[in-house]
Amino acid sequence: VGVNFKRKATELVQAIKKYNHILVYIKGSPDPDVMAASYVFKLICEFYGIKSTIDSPVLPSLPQNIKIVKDLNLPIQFESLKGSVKLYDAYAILDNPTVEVSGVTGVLPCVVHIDHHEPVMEDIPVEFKFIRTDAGSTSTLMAILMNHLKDTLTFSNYTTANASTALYFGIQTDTNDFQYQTELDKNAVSSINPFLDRPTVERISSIKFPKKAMYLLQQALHHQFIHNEWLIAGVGFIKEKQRDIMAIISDFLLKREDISKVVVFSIVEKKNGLTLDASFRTNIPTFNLAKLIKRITSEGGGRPFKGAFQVNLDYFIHCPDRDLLWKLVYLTTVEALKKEGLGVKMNIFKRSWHNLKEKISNLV
Ligand SMILES: [Mn+2]
Repeated sequence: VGVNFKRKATELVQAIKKYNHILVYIKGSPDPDVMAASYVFKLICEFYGIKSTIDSPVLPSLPQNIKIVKDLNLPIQFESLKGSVKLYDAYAILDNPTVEVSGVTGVLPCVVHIDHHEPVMEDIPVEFKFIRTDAGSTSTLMAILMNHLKDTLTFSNYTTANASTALYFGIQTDTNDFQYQTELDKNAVSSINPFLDRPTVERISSIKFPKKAMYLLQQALHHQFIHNEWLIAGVGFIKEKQRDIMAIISDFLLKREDISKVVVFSIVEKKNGLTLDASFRTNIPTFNLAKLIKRITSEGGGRPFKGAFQVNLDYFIHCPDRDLLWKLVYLTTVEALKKEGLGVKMNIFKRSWHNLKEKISNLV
């Protein structure tokens, strides 16, 4: 493993050195993992004299994520790309299973793809690809790459502390507060631990459950139903700013004793459009959320314990009856979920479990 990482770290540097200005594009919601990983990637680029710009067209919405950006001064530009693609000569994607970006792919070469989700088949060439599903976060991979470059790569004390603290939150978020750490995650955490900015870690960690989440939690509890150890909750229309709250609610609902999987979904209202967003959680390490999600839609992905998808519904912005639209989306989503994974296979499993139990009790 060590040798592989060292080689990978060297290859990363070789790949980025061919370019002058790399666009680091954040796909989807800017969570602590993708922001920290992008930040450290940018630091590496800058150390080797390569310019890079991190762009996220979506603003962070959770109070804690906003605080991470502010308190760690993360250099992220929250704008849509529009005509600015010409400023760059390559792009990088971190923490996402696909590298396709409309308006960028095909215009700029994809130089770097670093991720920890289940890989997705895609025929877009990538110069440096580093996908490890045995990492709990992309920040884990960045911490380990950084560590393997430390012979040549040096940062100021401030930058080292800041980068380590950002990666800490990236790993923490994606491993459910370090509950589901892999060997790689543990290695990464011990490599950044000595450099953490402890007061900042304390300050950011003490943020409370957001007030807005209470209302959505109430909606979820009101509309939930249980099906084969799944808890399914549609929460109706929500504002784009509240999108990340769905993940918090999924985490919370998973604590219920008689279930092992959760999906929370809603119609997210954006400035000029709509999406169907779904957030998945499970506490079964071997349950393949990625596979389930892929059967429902190609616009999503998963990894152990977590998953999500987003389906564009922009056309339905013209629908004059919101209740009807929600009903349509709700019924379709529940049906898709049941068809693609919650129902049939589980019943077979359940049946064979019953048979097994019967056999066992016969033996006894
Ligand atoms: Mn991640």
